[in-house]
Amino acid sequence: MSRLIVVSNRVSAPKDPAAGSVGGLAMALSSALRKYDGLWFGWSGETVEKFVPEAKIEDRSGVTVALVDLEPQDVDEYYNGYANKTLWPLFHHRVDLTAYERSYGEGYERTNARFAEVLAPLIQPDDVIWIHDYHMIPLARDLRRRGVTNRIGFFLHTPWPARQLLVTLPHHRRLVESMFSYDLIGFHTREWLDLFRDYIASEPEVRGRLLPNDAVEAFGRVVQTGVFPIGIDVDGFLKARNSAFGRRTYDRMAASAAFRTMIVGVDRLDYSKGLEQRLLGYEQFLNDNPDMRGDVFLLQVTPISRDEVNTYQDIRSRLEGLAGRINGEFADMDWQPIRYLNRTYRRDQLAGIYRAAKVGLVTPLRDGMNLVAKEYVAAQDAEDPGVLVLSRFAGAAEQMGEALLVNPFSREELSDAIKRALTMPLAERKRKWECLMEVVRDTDVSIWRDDFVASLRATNRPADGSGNA
Ligand code: GDG
Repeated sequence: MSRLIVVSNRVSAPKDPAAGSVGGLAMALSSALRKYDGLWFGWSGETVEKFVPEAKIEDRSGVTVALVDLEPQDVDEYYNGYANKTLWPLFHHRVDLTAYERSYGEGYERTNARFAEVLAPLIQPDDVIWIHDYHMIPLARDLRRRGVTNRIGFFLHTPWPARQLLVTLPHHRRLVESMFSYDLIGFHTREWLDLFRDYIASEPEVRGRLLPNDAVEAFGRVVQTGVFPIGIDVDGFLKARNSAFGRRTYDRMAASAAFRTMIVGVDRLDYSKGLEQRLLGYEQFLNDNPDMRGDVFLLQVTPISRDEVNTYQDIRSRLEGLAGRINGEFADMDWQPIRYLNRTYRRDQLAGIYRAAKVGLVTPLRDGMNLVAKEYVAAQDAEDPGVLVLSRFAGAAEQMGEALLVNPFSREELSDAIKRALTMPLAERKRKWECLMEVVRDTDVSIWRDDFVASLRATNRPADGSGNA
């Protein structure tokens, strides 16, 4: 079997898989590489004064990783700049937060060319290459320019934006044209894929063609596209949940709740996760249901993320203000409505926390998939499961229709959904949970990984093997 080379911006194979890492992509990829022989390539997270076009090869809990150091200017322009201040907000429908700086675009192109320079010599003739996420969209084009003819696939972990928003990006056509150097492009949902196809077919500067079986043709090339919904490592997660640590955390949470009902939210601190709207919806619930105050509390676990970017510092202080205001207004001497935490927990502890919560609030304003929704379901007890409240704008809503689907922008809808979840009869909770657990199992991360890799291997390479230079 040929090797698999996985490429992502950060290589974050956790040293201890039970501890896990924050971020869906990291968890998914480390489990992918445990199965296939291969290599995980990406930025080391370190900077050097002068870029050296050579990778450092290391072994991390059985996964071989190849790491590249970047210059501080690359990190500013490519990572903090184009990836996190331009593409991330744009792909999450936040043109109001999108930075349209020319230097960011230039840094993005330069850094991807650097990745290609280091990666190309590591590639062997039979390797299959799988590139991840919005940081590295043009990388296949840059590898083709260096003569790489191997099969290369791309998976986008975020939503694909509506055409009307994408065209606000200078050089949007160049970005999309670079995607035609891939053999396979994958999205989490039909909705994101359809938005991509709409751009190809309708954008006057492209005028591509939609072909049968989700192939698309533009810029003189045909590319296969597909829907590959990501999931969690169900068995691994259940093991963490049932471990001594997982059980101890569950007991600790159950004792600390002391006859109160716990609602849980777990999200990286990111404006896409709808955290402000969630707190406002919870406040609305407290206002709408004075008789239920004192009986419930919200545990919101929110690890800090991308703290170098101003927008993230802003939302962090707004959330602190909001949680403080709601607690100040509603708390009693022996009850606090919100426990707002900025720390991270081990994966097994997280499983114990989810299990102790009767309601899981997963209410992003826009999200590629959202793995927390699947983890919450997996952690529940079959005999007395909690209820998942899920944003209809998370990719997960396409499969998890049995959750209580909400519009996270409406605080009244959030309030109603919280009440409905808290008062749902056991039989209905069980029925919903069984359907949702089936979805969680059917979309196990191993299925996502194996489907994508098999589909990539099955693509036809052009006869001249040239790709799209
Ligand atoms: C991107 C896309 C897509 C959170 N806090 C802790 C912790 N986490 C873990 C969760 C979960 C992961 O981080 C978050 O995954 P999500 O999928 O919810 O969100 P993103 O990080 O935005 O992921 C997303 C995903 O990629 C995969 O394609 O689903 O749409 O945005 O696994 O449990 N983990 C630990 N401690 C914490 O405190 N150990």
